[in-house]
Amino acid sequence: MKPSILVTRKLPDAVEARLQRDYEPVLNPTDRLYSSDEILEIAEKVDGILPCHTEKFTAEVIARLPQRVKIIANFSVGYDHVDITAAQKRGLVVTNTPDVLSDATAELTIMLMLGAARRASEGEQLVRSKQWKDWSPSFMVGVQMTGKRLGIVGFGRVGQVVAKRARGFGMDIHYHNRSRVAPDLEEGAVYYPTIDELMPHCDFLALHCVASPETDGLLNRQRIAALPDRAIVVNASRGTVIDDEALIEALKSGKLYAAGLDVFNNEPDINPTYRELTNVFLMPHIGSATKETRDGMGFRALDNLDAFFSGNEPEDRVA
Ligand code: 8YV
Repeated sequence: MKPSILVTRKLPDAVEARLQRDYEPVLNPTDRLYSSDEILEIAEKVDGILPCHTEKFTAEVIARLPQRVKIIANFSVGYDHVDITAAQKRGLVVTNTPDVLSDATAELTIMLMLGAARRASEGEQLVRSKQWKDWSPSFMVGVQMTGKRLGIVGFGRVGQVVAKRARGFGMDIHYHNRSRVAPDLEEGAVYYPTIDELMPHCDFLALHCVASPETDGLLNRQRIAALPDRAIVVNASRGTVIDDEALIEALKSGKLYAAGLDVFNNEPDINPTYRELTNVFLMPHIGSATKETRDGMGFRALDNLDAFFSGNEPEDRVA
């Protein structure tokens, strides 16, 4: 008998076709966001769950999962929505989808950098609202990316692709990572053992670290103060790595020139002040939202399920 899988959200057609072929999937054709109670109810009749980051598997939810459920195969690289310690205690296998979204997320990061530096939100608003009346040499003047220093916090898969793309803009790469990466992966990037040491070298700062208790609020008042004046901050990792109050204060005071944000604390109910600031370029958590990548994420989650249900170790096991 084919294993039964709860698929919490509507996935790409090609992914659902493979699910239909190889599993007994419980699909969500209307893509309604399930509550934890609904997930627990449906979970009574499945062997595994294929969720997105929108479903939270807290210790309490994991404790209530039926014994029949053996694997959570995430459709995401980040797994901060799953209590890994609780999963390990319960013997629940957890997987993620690395690699396949690095290019899409890096592209979005470059878009955030350009959008913030070239005042994309303001420009778009001017054109759409018919407020664009004139042109002058001082009109909509922004900051150039070419030749600037880019600091990257978290030099993993995504951070390294961002560095490659940014080199195309002639940027010098500086980075902090939990450990220094091999010289062939550094490609000349300058390593700083602490985030504090990196800060003064960032005309642009891109955050690509994982969300964890250690990275919670890592971009705080003190670190923003250590950035060069008029620096630009972008974030396509998780909202939790930024202290919103500190960032907003710096965007208002002019300490920072601009920010580009794709992820936020408490999405989608973000800090409302962001909406009022003209020097932030805002996107609704779409880092991996390309057709190619969403297919890739689904297939990678399925590869993990296939390995698990054929008695092998899933390639992307995180618990
Ligand atoms: C997705 C992401 O939007 O993979 C991640 O960690 O943040 C994004 O790719 C989302 O998490 C899909 O579940």
